[in-house]
Amino acid sequence: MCNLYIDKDKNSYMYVGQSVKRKEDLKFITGTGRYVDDIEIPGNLYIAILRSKVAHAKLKKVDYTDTLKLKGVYGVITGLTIPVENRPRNFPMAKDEILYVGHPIAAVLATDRYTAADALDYITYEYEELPAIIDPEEAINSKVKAVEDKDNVIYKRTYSAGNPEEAYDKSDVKIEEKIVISRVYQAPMETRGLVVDFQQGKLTVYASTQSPHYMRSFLLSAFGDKVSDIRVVQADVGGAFGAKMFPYPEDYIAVYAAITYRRPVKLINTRKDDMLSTYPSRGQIHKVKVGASKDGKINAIIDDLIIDLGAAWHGSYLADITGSLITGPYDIRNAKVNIFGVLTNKTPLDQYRGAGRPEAAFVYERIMDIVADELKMDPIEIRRKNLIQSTPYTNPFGLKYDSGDYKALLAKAESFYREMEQRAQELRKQGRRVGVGLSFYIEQNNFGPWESASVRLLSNGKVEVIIGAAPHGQGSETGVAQIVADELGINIDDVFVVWGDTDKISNAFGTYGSRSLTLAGNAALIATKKLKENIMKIAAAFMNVDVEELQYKDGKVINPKTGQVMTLKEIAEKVTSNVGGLWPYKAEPTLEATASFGLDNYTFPYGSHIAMVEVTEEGLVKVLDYVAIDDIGLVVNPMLAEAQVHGGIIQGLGEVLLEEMIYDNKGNLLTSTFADYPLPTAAEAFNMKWIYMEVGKSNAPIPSKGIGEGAPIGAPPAIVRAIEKATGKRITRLPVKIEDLAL
Ligand code: MCN
Repeated sequence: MCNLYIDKDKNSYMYVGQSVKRKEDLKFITGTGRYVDDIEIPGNLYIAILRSKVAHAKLKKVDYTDTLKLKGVYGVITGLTIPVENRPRNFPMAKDEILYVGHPIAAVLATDRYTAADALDYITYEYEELPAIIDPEEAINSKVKAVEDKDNVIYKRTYSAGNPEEAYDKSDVKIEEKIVISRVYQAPMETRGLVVDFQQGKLTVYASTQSPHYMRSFLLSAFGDKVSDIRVVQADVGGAFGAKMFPYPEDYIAVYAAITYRRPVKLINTRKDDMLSTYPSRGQIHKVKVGASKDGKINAIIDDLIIDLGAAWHGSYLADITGSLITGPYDIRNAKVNIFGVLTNKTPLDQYRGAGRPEAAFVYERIMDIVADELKMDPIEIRRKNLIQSTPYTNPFGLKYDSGDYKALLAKAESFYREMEQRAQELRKQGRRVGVGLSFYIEQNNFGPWESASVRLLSNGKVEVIIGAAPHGQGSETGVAQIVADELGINIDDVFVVWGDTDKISNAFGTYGSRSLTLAGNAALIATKKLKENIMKIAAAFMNVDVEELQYKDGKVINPKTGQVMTLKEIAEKVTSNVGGLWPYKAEPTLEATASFGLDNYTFPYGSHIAMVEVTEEGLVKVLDYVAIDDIGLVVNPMLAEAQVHGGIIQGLGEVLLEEMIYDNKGNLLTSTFADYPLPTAAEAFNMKWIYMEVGKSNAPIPSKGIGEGAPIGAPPAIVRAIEKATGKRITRLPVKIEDLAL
């Protein structure tokens, strides 16, 4: 049973605004979820991938004669290349040039997964090693090429506004810093994988993806001439965090194998495979110059942004997101960002929760604190001095921040900061190394372009909602059901939200960019309104009156004059019964409506995080207290939103203290297991409080903005500042190294 109560302030809603318990959890807590590895198609073959152990080489020959002799081995694929925009030249497999450790070289198909994995040992490959370039800064001027015939600086773009050089020169205080944000692995609990069901001419792909429709578009452009359609079905997904958005080599190899061998196939990454081959994220270096006046006003930011793209240039869009947000929530009119997108012999780069915005926030919030320190200013004062005064506001690079009251949110944050600072002072008097940090950040979300939803009244009177978004842990089933249940005035237990099947809804996008509630939720709302209109017409026909005479209330159509009432169930039953009869009414007997919804501007939530930490003599960090405040417009379900914030803060903690993809100078990934790549666990977790404002509404009918990524944006700068205050050591690198914090 869900919680059910009415909020007087939101009296038009029954469920929206309430912490309704998650509808999606029962199957998981009863062990009946179905992940892609739970799916078996009779006769499916298993695929294992042989990955390069060298970072850069000319592949001369692959020999798999002995492999084919093994019992249970069905075939070997080598040299498969399919041109896909922005992907490495040799995609999905190294045909001639090997570009990174982990680059697929061969794929074995076998009757079971163990045979497939063992068979990899029987493949040999000859290669001529080429010099590899691993460090992105070195790559900029190096004669060594990461990818033959390509400039290492593969992507260049400058964002410039005002007169940054002049403003910098004239500034009272000038600061130069190098800020490093390491590469990190998204670390979903479930690794990537897919099962491809081959039936003459038709392919069904079951995948661990966050966008089945996007996957289908990519696969259709590669294999569309060989099949009539590709249906992509999203299995239950054990987290994605941005890593399961765009298709990978494994997806193409599996689909190719199914079509070529005319057999269903299955490919599930081991953790090591996943860490080597999933496109990691962040990987930015900022060489920043900041000019400020004595009173703390920031006059100019000039930033050389180097992004380590790995062996393909797909990830350059992340630098654009960072660059265009480098002034954050502050009114800084002179700004310049020179982007250098650099190729290296490492796994290509992609997004991780926050996708470019955490990197920007880390830079602009470091700037605020460093300038405050230089001027001996209070960190709240410097932020207040620079904060955007009113919205809408167009930032120097043309992004229109839509709505909100930043000053009011900072004032709320200040009260927590001051209170924690007082406590910290007491603890410092006892000789403990305790510090408090605050961050203020702007989010950009609802990356579109639009999302779709269909709403169906079933013959049992219950309602099925199909959304184009593809949630995988966020809780959107509950959020969207709240919206639809309110619009129909029915019990939320009678609303079922489904998703993740390209056969159920034709065009859609998926879950990314903290968009699902706002775009899919509003599409569902509009579809529900359309459905309601038709239900009214059908009811009018059944009651033999004009539709204008009828009213709709709480799942019933009422004729106030006669007192006649028809429930949704009665209407649905009457429409769907009487097989073989006639339909003597003008109203169309359609119990389904579809709608799509998009916004003409991104939405810009904003927020503040406040952290109090203690650092031990050995350099261990413990978070003592934590408060996060967000304004995301209308909060549909505070419990779901808060859960997003909790998870995001812990991920932020991981980025600050633990997580880093470390490569040696030959391009070997030294952190390819969870033994070398620690993640924060329940042991590192701490109490946190979440507070929300609902001032900055979006223009959508349900005036929400996203919350899925705010916390990993706000957490790192707040935690880092707290550590900095506790230790007195300036921090300009993520993750922080324990040895740098020890006494
Ligand atoms: N919500 C709400 N009120 C709002 C906005 C959202 O109640 N005004 C609720 C929604 O109902 C939903 C949740 O908050 O339950 C997040 O919704 P939204 O902000 O629309 O974000 P998305 O559903 O689009 O999620 C995407 C976002 C991204 S981009 C990443 S990456 C991420 C994240 O969500 N990956 C996740 N959170 C994750 N959480 C889990 N468990 N697993 C992942 O892989």
